[in-house]
Amino acid sequence: MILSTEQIKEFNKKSLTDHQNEFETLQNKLIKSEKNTQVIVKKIEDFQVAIPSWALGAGGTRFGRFSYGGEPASLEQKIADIGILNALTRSAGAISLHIPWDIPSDYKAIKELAASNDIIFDAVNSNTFQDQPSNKESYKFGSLSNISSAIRDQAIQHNIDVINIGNKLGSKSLTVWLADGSIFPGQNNFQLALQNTESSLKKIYTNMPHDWKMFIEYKPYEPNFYSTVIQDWGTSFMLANACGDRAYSLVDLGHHLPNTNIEQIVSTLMLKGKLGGFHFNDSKYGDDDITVGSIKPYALFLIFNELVYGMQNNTQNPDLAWMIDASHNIKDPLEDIMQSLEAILIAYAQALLVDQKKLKDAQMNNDVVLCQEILQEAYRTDVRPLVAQARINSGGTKNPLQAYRKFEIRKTLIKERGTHTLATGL
Ligand SMILES: [Mn+2]
Repeated sequence: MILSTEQIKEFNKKSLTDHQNEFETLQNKLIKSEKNTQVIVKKIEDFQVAIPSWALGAGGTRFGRFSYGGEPASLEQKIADIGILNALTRSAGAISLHIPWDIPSDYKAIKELAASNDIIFDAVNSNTFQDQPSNKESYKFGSLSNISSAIRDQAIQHNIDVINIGNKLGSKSLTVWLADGSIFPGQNNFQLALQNTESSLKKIYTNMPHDWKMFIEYKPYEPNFYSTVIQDWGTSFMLANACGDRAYSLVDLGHHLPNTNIEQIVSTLMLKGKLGGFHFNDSKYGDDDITVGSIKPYALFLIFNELVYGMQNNTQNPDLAWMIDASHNIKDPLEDIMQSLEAILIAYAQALLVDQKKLKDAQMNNDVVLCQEILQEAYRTDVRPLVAQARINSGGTKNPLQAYRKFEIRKTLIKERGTHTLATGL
């Protein structure tokens, strides 16, 4: 199903006057505090988040999975779904593929389909946490860290294959997340596992084209519950440094122990020029992978405050690869992603409102109360009119979720694809 510009314009028309009033009220308020609304809106327009190919079906848990109906059964249909998201929001202009779940059969056709939906191919993701039927060796006891060189070689070759697939599509980065670790004390030699991982990553790194980046993700536990080889940002940072200039750490919001100060991690990595990518989700307990901003919106704002500071001050850090990494059991996956995109843009817009100069002055005067006031003044501003304006400017809908329901998109997808389709992937 394809949404036309006319349909979107017609939809926006209905609530345009209300929106314009809300936008002007906010604009007048911001002008008083010397904020340039046009600049902020333009930044929101430019913010693009990649959608992972595995987030388009209802996810699941190890206890079961329930199809939502009309789920995409092929890579073509996944790109079509992101096309819908992008037409409504104009902020989902990229797809992040997971190999081997999404290997194209016809590269030319897939590239054309993506281009016709204004979608580019962002980071490609390797998978050495599952055994594939074609694999000779098993990853049961680890992949890049495995004690067996044959198993490590197979995992290295898989990553090289992923790079080659991505290269044919125009991707420029590889994300490596390892499930490697141990479930019981004594099972692994920590030092050997880390040494093996480092040498495996170096081999992958040297096989990347010269304009590619490598993102190394970390996670403290799960599926291994005693130890993971890349447990935290420090380990990821160390490995990225060992690999070279184009290797970076990747922060996934769900990959931290409860109450970790993620904004400080972001800040440290950007200062060192080593934050490469960012995965959005939210969590209450662990790697819950639920809708961005559904549990801790203030934490998300504080993280964005550091990201914005870093983007403005740390020229040593590259542009970041943004991706939503969330998938769960019960919502319409497309509605869920739109809620996530909205939460991301709201937090970004709020962070852009922080008066950095005033904050620095307050910090220099040890005026702790004023520091908190400055942050919360931005956080408590309802920035939704700015986000809506950015969307309207770039040809999207004022309210994507309302439009999605008004156009009865899920109903159409179910009609086209059936009730019992299951998206490929997890
Ligand atoms: Mn992730």
